[in-house]
Amino acid sequence: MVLTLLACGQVQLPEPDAGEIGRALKARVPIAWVGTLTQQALEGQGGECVVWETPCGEAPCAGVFVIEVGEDCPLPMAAAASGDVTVTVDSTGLFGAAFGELRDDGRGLRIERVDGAVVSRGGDGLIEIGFADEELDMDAEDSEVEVLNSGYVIEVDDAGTLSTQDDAVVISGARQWVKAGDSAHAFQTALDAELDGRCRANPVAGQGLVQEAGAGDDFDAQVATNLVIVEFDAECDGTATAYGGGTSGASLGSELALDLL
Ligand SMILES: [Ca+2]
Repeated sequence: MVLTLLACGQVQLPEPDAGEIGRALKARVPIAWVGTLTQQALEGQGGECVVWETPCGEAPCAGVFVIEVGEDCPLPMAAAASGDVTVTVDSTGLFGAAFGELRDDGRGLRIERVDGAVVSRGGDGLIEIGFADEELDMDAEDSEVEVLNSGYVIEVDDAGTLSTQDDAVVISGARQWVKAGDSAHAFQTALDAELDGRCRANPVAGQGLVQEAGAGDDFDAQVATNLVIVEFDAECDGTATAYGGGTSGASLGSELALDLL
């Protein structure tokens, strides 16, 4: 995301990168996967992907386990990924995961760790995973503040099996980036975005929203905004439909390449 500040203080926004929302959703899939395995492990039925480093004892199990990612335990939407994940969980369902050197076809995954996540199984049988994170970068001398924070709720229907191949994952949440020095702001949200293990190319249902705004030194005079709504659909062709408008013009439904593979 690049905001260009012009010499006169005017801000020119590029076309919003709506495809970013697809990539941000894909980056949450490993958390959904680890959360699902964690809940199944807590229930004392962890499959062969769950290898305890500490004695599990009676359910609910708690302690540290490792998942060896590879052919026997493929990461959904990144079947070529290899490496390991170390998960720490307590009996209340509070968990953290370190994704270590997890690689997908030579590319590092866009997640390194998650802390303070929580998982439980609801009365409807769905596994619910919640987490939030925040990165704060402050430079007092330059009065610069940069904040990246996010919060997500994920629901997983594990179809009553330990295999994750038949799981349906629904993600809702928001992620925002604020840079106070240049008054720039970007916001992404996902509502009921459904990821199905049988389609690696795109979410198969739900909506996303991407909003970007910036302002020059004279905040009242110069504000630029872009807003894009993304509709995901069941066709597994790597695209979604984008509806948008703002400083750079309006679009009444254009094909958006998600590039999730
Ligand atoms: Ca399953």
